[in-house]
Amino acid sequence: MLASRLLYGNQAVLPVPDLDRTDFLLALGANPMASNGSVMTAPDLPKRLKALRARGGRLVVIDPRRTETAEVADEHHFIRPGRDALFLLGFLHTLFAEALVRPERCTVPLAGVETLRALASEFSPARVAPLTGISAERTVGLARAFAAAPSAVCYGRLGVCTQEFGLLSTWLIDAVNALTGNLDRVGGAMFGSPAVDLAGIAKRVGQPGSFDAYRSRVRGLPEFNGELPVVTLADEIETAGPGQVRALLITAHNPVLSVPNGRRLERALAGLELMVAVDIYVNETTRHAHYILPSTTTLEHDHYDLALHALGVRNAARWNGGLFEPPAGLLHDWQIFLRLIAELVKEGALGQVWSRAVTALGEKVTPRAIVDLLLRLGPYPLTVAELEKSPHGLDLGPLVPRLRELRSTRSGAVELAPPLMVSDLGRLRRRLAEWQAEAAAAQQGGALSLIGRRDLRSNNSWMHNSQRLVKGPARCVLYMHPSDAQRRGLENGERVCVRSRTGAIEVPLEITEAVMPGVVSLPHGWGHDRPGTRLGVASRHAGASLNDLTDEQAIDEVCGTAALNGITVHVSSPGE
Ligand SMILES: Nc1nc2c(c(=O)[nH]1)N[C@H]1C(S)=C(S)[C@@H](COP(=O)(O)OP(=O)(O)OC[C@H]3O[C@@H](n4cnc5c(=O)[nH]c(N)nc54)[C@H](O)[C@@H]3O)O[C@H]1N2
Ligand SMILES: Nc1nc2c(c(=O)[nH]1)N[C@H]1C(S)=C(S)[C@@H](COP(=O)(O)OP(=O)(O)OC[C@H]3O[C@@H](n4cnc5c(=O)[nH]c(N)nc54)[C@H](O)[C@@H]3O)O[C@H]1N2
Ligand SMILES: [Mo]
Repeated sequence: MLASRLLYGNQAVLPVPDLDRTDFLLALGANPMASNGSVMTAPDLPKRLKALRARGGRLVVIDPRRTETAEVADEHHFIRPGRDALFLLGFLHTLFAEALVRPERCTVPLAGVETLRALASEFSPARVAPLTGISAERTVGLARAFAAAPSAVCYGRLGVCTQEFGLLSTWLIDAVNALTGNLDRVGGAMFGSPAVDLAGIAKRVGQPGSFDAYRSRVRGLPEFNGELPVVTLADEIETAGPGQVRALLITAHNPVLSVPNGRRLERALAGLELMVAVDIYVNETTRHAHYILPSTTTLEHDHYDLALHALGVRNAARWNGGLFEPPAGLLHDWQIFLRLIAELVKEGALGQVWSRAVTALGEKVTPRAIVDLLLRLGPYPLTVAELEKSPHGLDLGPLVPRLRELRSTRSGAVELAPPLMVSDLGRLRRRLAEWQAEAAAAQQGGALSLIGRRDLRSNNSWMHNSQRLVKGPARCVLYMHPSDAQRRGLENGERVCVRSRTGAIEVPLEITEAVMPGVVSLPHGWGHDRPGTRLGVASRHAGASLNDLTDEQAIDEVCGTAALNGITVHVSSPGE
């Protein structure tokens, strides 16, 4: 979202791969076979990836693990965690050096092309190859094939955006698409025209999103869109002084398992004066709440997906009616919040605008009424009643070019060299020198680089209390390459101890060539053995929490996003 704000002038203008029509998908740090596609909404991603290859298209995966997606790809290449920006700079270097850039093919002028050319000239494929693990010939070959394809799209998700150089990598991915003429073009990176047109509305009301309008109190991390990086939540709770967080209202979020250094956050939560959770479980986080306000669950209420339809590979809309009547007296999330607001109004704790709105409208502002209004404001003549006639959803057609309409930069161009990114390259240069020194010193005292993974039958931290979803072999296991296991004298299936700066956990080991030497992989969202929860099934399949090892100090410094991937760890037999 921040990259989009800088490049296109609005955080809501998010590029989506035109998956069904592309001739070449280059995927970095994404595993749609397990995640079903992130910022690439579509039913049945596996079928669509198969179709891409069946029509002669090419799928290339860049990932430190040979993932389920890599298994169905034409090619997979291992990359050292956190070094995608270097690979992408080498890729751009080739595009410029071999005159493969076609800015004229873009629907919108590109600004900063010459700056980018100068920046990329420093990072030849030969220079970055020893650090990324992808050979220079491979990088050059990929860049040529990408540029030669009738259409192509470069796509990156959690592996590239939640790491030390996440913003740089996201920017460079967009730059690759723009410079090869694949931005806003059929088969490339396109922008949705959803029935509820969030980006269009954001543009019309002049809401580009904000960045660094203020900074967090303790660590001085930048605000984004009115939010502060979650890596500093524990600091804000623990550090006394004006502005200290003493009360927390939390909903549909389990940060004890999903935020870096969950153990520290857990201790901080226990010290709050007031904590209220709106949630459906007594879990690792909500157990610290003084009050839990239970809501209805997904199948008990209407639903329209504002966000995911806006990121679809086709334009589509669907209104989901609730399937089951909720138990009498149970409130929906929105009703709980409206009542909390009404109480705050009574206490005089909210401003005039809110007070008047709540008094006048109350529960008349239902989600249904809001979605109906948003649909009427959108590009199709639709209403909720209309959508209800098509319970399986309405297909509104393929994506169409629309960047000319959506761009909101002052220049009207795509800003390919935003000063924030250009100056952040200085940090990459310094890191590059450290990586070179490390490579020379070889294998740093046996340290390994820890990355995360997702699993088809799991959804972050909260699908583990369903027997059907957790049965079978344990899935919270550490993947390690045979060479690393041998060096440590570790056996397949044994329990190992994984240690980082922030903590230590024990998990079973799975030795596999599907992970790069020097890298280990563990899923997040597990660790249901904490006291005080009431999760019967989950606690019998507890696993351990990856976020007891991730580090709240490890961030993408330019924006404060957590670096969840590429954590330095040591692995040994428990007693050692
Ligand atoms: N079944 C299921 N589906 C889900 C979810 C779930 O938990 N379960 N979660 C949903 C959510 S909230 C999201 S945000 C999406 C995420 O969707 P994806 O991003 O597609 O899913 P991940 O499995 O996190 O994929 C990240 C990949 O990055 C790789 N990786 C790690 N570090 C690096 C690196 O430094 N460089 C590169 N190139 N790769 C790296 C990992 O090995 C992994 O394969 O999935 C959504 N869908
Ligand atoms: N190491 C590592 N950490 C990660 C990630 C990673 O890749 N690696 N991924 C990150 C990402 S992309 C994400 S999105 C986060 C996700 O992490 P969180 O934002 O913490 O989300 P979940 O773990 O899905 O927890 C969802 C919560 O919502 C509750 N819930 C379910 N349905 C309802 C409902 O209808 N109403 C209410 N009120 N509550 C409900 C559940 O009980 C649960 O407490 O994790 C992040 N953490
Ligand atoms: Mo996510």
